[in-house]
Amino acid sequence: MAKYEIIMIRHGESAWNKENRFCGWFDADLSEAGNSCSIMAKYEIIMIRHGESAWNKENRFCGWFDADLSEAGIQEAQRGGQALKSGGYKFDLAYTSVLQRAQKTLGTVLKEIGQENIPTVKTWRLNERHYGALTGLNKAETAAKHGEAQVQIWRRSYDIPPPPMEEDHPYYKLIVEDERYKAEPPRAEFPMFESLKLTIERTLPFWNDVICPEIKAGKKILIAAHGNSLRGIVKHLEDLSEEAIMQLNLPTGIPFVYELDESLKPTGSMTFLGDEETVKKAMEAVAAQGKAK
Ligand code: DG2
Repeated sequence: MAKYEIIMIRHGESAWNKENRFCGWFDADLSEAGNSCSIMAKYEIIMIRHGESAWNKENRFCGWFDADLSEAGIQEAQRGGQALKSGGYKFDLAYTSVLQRAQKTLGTVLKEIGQENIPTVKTWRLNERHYGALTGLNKAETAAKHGEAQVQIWRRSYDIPPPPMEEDHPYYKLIVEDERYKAEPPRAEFPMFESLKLTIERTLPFWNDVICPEIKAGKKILIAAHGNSLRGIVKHLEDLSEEAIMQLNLPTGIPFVYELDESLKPTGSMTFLGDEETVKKAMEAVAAQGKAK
């Protein structure tokens, strides 16, 4: 483990940098752009989408179905934990969903960094979006049947939800009657489908009311959740448009970091703790899951 840390920063753009003049010992002031780039991050938040699940592997819509991690998913989570370890990350508190793929990823990561016993909060509000009637279907077969454009709408549109899960759906009972949902969400509000918009509507109150105060109290926080519950948080943090968030496909098992200013706005874009090429390929692979074979 590193014991000390040194941070360096070259000054923001000066008035003479801006005018492209040799400056040296001349005492030029900051330009306006130079002033705004010198805002220091005050807080940090780390997030990770769970490692590959058995249903990611089979390319099936998963949503609230409680798929386990695949063997590759466990290894991804271990690598995610090792990346955090080599970055010297330590946490005070962790948040995850009530689904085992996220919880096991969190447990694996915490084990890698030697922090298995930190307080962990599990909430359905960080669950994956509910994929409604699509739950269990193969994404490529669904694209072959309904068209890739329709599957792209179901997967990535902001406010168009998948068709609802009806009572005769093979996974309806398993999900609705699951003990972990006994207390919440209230039966009348139990989702039968969710668009990204609806997912954000139940995730954001938890982010704002529970997670944000802890960040502001100076706690180092890790969130292990899902492709779409995390996309919702990213959309909110970066204030992304509905079109822009459609383009984001989060890879499994690679932690990403946001540095935040004092009002919890990111001071830059997300940084993945992984090699750029690997991250790019993993994102493209997620995007391609909705293509017909
Ligand atoms: C995936 C996301 O969720 O699928 O429900 O199938 O993150 O829990 O594996 P996760 C699912 P896409 O929205 O990427 O199709």
